[in-house]
Amino acid sequence: AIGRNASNSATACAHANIALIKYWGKADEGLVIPTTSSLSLTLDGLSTQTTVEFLDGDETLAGGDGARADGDEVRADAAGSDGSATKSDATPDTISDTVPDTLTIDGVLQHGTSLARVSRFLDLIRERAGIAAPARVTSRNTVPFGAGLASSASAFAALAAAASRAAGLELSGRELSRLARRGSGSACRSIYGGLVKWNAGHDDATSYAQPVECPMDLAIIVILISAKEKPMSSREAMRLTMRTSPLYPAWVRASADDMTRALAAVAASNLDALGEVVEANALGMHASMMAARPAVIYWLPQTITALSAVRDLRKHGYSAWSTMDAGANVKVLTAAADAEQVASELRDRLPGQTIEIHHIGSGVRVVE
Ligand code: 2P0
Repeated sequence: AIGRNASNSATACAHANIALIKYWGKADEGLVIPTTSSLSLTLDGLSTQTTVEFLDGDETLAGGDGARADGDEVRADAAGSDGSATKSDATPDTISDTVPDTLTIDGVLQHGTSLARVSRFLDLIRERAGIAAPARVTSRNTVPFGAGLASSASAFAALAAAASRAAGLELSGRELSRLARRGSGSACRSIYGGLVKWNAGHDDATSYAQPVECPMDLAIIVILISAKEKPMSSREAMRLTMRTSPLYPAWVRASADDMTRALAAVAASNLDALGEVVEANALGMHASMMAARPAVIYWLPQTITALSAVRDLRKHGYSAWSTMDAGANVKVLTAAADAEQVASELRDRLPGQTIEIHHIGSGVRVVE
C-alpha cells in the first residue's frame, strides 16, 4: 500500500511560524517534548523549499530482497571492530555515521553539526520506511539563517514532508507534525497554515500540532533589527534557562493560563485581549532567560526602541502588540486590515530599520 515515488525524490515548501504563546524548554530532549503548549501563526513569505532524493533507492534494511545484503554491510561497517554490530544495528546514530548524506543550503554544501542533525533526522525516516539509502538534500530559504526568524521551523517542516514522501511514506498531518517536531520543536507547527496550537503532550504520540480556527484576519510585522546569526542557539539557551533560571518555573506556570486566555480571546475575536497576553508571554520568556546564570540576552539597544515604539502606537489607539523570539528582532501582532498603517507609523518612529508585513500563510505542501 506504500505508494513509493518512482524517482525516490520529492520537493516540499514550508513557511515560518511566529509563536504567540511560546515554546521554551523541553521536558524530553530526545523526543522534543516541550514543557508548555504553544500557539503560533504560520506566515507567508518566509519559506524554505527543500528537495530530498534518496540515492540507490532499492536498498532496504527490513525485508528487502537482493538488496538486503547491502544494508547489512553498511551496518557491519558502522559497528567497527568491537563486535557490537548485533547490538547497535539499525539504530539511528549508527546509520548516520556511515551514510554519506549531502546537504546544500542556499547553494552552500554543509558539513559538521547541521549535516549531522539532518542525517539523524533522516534516519528516523529511513528506519520507518525500511531503507538504507543516503540522501541528497537541497534547500533554499527566504528566511535569514539563524536570526530568530524561525528558520528551523520552515526547514524541518519542509524536510519532513519532502523526505517522508521521497521515502514512500504516506503520513497524515498529525504524523507529519510529530515527525517534524523531532527535527526542531517549532517545525511541528509549520505543518499547518494559519493559527496553530502545539499540544505539549507527554510522549511522542501526544505531542503534535493542530490548526485552530481563527475568526480574525491577523498580520505580523517584522522589525528586522539584526539578520546576523544569533549569539546562542535556542536549543542551548533553553537548556541553560531551564537549568539555571529561578524565573523559569514561574514562566511555565503562567503559560498554561496564558494559553487559555489567548484561545478565549481568539474565539471572541478580541485582538486587544490576545495582544496583551501575547506580549506578556514573550516578555516573560525573555525575563526568564535574562535571569539564567549566565544571562541569555538576545536584546540589542534597537530592541528596546522598537518595543517602546509599539507601546507608543497603542497610546495612539492602534491595536499593535510585540513578541520576540530567540533574537533581537521584534515582531508586531496586528489586524491585517491595519497592517499597512501600523507599518507606516513604525517606519516613521524607527527610521532606517527594515520593516516588513507578513500575512498569514499556508501549511507545508509537496510541490513536486
Ligand atoms: C517558539 N522558539 O515557540 C520559540 C520562542 C524561539 C523562541 O521554537 O531545540 O528552533 O529545535 O526544538 O524550535 C525556537 O526553538 O528549538 C523556538 P528546537 P526551536 O517559536
